[in-house]
Amino acid sequence: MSEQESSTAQSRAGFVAIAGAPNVGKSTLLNHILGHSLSIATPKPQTTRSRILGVETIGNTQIVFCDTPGIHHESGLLHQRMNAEARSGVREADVVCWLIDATRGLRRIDREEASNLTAERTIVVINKCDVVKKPVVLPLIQSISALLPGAEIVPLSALRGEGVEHLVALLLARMPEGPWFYDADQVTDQTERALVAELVREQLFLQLDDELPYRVAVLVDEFRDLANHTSISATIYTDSESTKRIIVGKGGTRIKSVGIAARQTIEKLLDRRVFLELFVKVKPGWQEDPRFLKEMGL
Ligand SMILES: Nc1nc2c(ncn2[C@@H]2O[C@H](COP(=O)(O)OP(=O)(O)OP(=O)(O)O)[C@@H](O)[C@H]2O)c(=O)[nH]1
Ligand SMILES: [Mg+2]
Repeated sequence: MSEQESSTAQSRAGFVAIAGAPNVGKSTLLNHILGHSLSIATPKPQTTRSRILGVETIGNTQIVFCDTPGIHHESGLLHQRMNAEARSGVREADVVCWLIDATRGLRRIDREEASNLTAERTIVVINKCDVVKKPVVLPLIQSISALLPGAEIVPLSALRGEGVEHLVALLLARMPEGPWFYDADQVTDQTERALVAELVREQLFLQLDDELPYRVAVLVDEFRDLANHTSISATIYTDSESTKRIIVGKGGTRIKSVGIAARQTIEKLLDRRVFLELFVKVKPGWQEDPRFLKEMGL
């Protein structure tokens, strides 16, 4: 459908923020709705660091989803910026999908954030229902109703996709009339460079233990489309020499394994052969450096 056709009187479009505490399954939900992996999702909390828009156009309606970082209480500039990203995503949305992790129940952080939401604008999603029994979900629905009276509540499993179609139908019905924000074939606001940096960071989250994933940032330095492959070089920044040694690993084994896995996911994204070169640099205190955070889109 052409852009012109998208701007007819009957077209609908709106913003939906996917928000909630860290690790509740926000990025997994976005990826399931879009039908492809746009926003990296890992078992570790605080995986998502900045807002990521995913555009889904169905019939005459366009939903611009905004995946947000999980709201948390940690201090420091990086965490402040992550929370600010999440809060502005929520503020600017027509509808907020507010996720609760069924395996954790309503936590203090959820209760605190509820005060920033209104029932009319919120759909509360109880996620990870595939791993809990019904007797757990029913009282949770009651507690949520008490916290946000009148809000719609949707139990689902983002991982398995159970209940996701129903959620999307509710969202479609809530989108206001108006022209689309993006062409029907546009799927995200992210550049290929930014997506590639995220895929490298995803492997670091998956392959490093404990606190280490929180001490790395990734920037793509070079991205060149050549005749039969794309040549990419990226730098992994970390805050100390000792972390750098762990990332590189004995004889370079860890960085090699990060590079191989990242290259495979990048090839899937770009749908072509990729040559990926990774560097590791020490940048003490990057988490507190406003200029560096800005370079990362924060
Ligand atoms: N069993 C189960 N696990 C899920 C479900 N949804 C997400 N997960 C898992 O929960 C973990 C966190 O998922 P993410 O999608 O990264 O969560 P997030 O809310 O985006 O996390 P942050 O970006 O860190 O705030 C991953 O291991 C997912 O596979 C679900 O419906 N069921
Ligand atoms: Mg996430």
